[in-house]
Parts: sequence; C-alpha cells; structure tokens
Amino acid sequence: MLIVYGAAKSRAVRTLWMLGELGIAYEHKNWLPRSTDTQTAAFGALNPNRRVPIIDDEGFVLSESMAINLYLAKKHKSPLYPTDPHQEALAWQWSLWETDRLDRQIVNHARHTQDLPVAERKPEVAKAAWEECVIAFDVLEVALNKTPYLASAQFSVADLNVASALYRGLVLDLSLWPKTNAWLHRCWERAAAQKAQQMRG
Ligand SMILES: N[C@@H](CCC(=O)N[C@@H](CS)C(=O)NCC(=O)O)C(=O)O
Repeated sequence: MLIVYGAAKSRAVRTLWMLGELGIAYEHKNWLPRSTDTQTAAFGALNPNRRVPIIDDEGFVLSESMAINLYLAKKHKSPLYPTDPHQEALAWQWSLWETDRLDRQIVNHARHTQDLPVAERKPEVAKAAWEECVIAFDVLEVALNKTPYLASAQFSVADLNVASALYRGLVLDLSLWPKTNAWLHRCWERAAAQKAQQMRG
C-alpha cells in the first residue's frame, strides 16, 4: 500500500488533499518535520533531505510535494491530470513556479507574523517575504483574469498544487487580488481539501 510520510500540519497537506481527490487507500505516517521520527537512519535512507512529504509507492520513493502530486494524478489517470500536452505543460509550469516564487515566501511571512514566538519574529523578514508574495499574487491575478483555473477551464493538479501551497492565504486579506482570492477559496471548498484541512486539527 502507498505510504505517505508527513504530518497534515506540514506541506504533506498537499499530498493528503491529492489522495483525497484520487480516493485511493494509503497509510499515513503523521510525522512532524524535524521530529525524532524524521531523524532516524531509516528515514534518512528514504529521504536524505529529511523533509516531508515523501511517499513510498510499493518501493518507489518520491519526495517534493509538487512532483508527488503530478506523479499520483498521472499514475491514477485522474481527470485532474491534463491529457492535452499544453495543459499538462502548464501544470508543470505552475508547480515549478510555485516552488520558486511562493512556497518559502508565504511560509516565511506566516512564521514572522504569527507562528514564531513574538521574540523570534523579525519584521524585516516578514516585510521582505510579503513583498515577494505580492509579486506572486500579481502573477496569479493576471492568469486568473484570463481563465477560471490555471492550466485549463477546469480544476486540475496545477490549481491543487498552487492553492494547497497557498493555504496561509485563506486567512489573509487578498481583496487586492479578487480573482486569486475567489479561486483560492473555490479550490479549498472542494471536499478533499476540506478533509485535508480537518486532518490538520
Ligand atoms: N520543496 C519541498 C519542501 C519540503 C519541506 O520543506 N518540508 C518541511 C515541512 S513543511 C520540512 O520537512 N522541514 C524539515 C526541515 O527543514 O528540516 C516540498 O515541496 O516537498
């Protein structure tokens, strides 16, 4: 059976959302990042990066949340994986874009505005992260002004990958980016997204 390593309260929420969309059975190792679970030699052998999520699909081990979701959707012939080569390429494009332009920026902003103990928060880090998030939101807004979803007219793995990474955006005021805001909430209203969110506790 497929094994997912990574707590729902980590980037593994992206994988859990995808698995909910696919409706396939899996075993979940609800392991927190940097916990003793991820410091063992066994986990290091599976993922020398020691980061989550990773999956072990009957012996095939894969890390990187974006790659995991693209792989799972393609392998299970999900309607979320575009068959048109252009739309497929757009799903890759948005997934790679997210990793470059949004992933650490939105997390850094959250860490330095609310997650870290007050004494450890650095306003200058939060400000720099927010400035980069603004650039990313502008890019999303341009795209979502043209189409309701990122890779095609329907919700796809492209939307799942970017919207799941933008989890923190659900509690931000994104009214300057109305299309992005509406799209984000539309994505997270999906049943599989709601279930993944509940798993975070
Ligand atoms: N690019 C990776 C990032 C994975 C990542 O940074 N995961 C965090 C948890 S959300 C982690 O395991 N951190 C442990 C560490 O930094 O040592 C992905 O998208 O899967």
